[in-house]
Amino acid sequence: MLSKAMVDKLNEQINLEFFSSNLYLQMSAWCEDKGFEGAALFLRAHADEEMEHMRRLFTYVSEAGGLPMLGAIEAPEHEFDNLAALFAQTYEHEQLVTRKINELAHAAFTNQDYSTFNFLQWYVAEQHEEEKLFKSILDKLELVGNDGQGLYLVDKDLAKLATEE
Ligand code: OFO
Repeated sequence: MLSKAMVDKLNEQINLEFFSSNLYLQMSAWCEDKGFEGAALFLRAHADEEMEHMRRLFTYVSEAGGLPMLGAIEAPEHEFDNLAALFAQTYEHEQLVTRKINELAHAAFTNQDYSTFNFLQWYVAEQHEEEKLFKSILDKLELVGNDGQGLYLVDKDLAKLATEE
């Protein structure tokens, strides 16, 4: 049985995953608007992944006897300076999510809630992948800078990544 404190923390994470999904979906609209179709596809696919992260937590809380509770979700930003700035923000956001997952895992462990600690290991591994993925995209974008042809190619790559997600 989950403790009340753990349920509260897991519910916070449910909301953060919702926010991640909304952030990436909103970012996809900016990309679409600027003609970065590959980036738009990638971010849309990633928004769906974030909903899966949310659902997995929701199911766990529910199955472990807690009450999943959705709270108010802050509106994400919708204006970005350029594609690199947008992806710099995704990378920063993933780092924040990693910190939050680590805090959760720490809380579960110190409270001897080994079931939740075990459940969270999937997220620990996932965050490693997420950071790696967003960092690699950001690196490419920083490399091409404002070069139109370079941006075109990175955008094409992102379209390919979207289908692999
Ligand atoms: Fe992008 O990993 Fe969930 O939030």
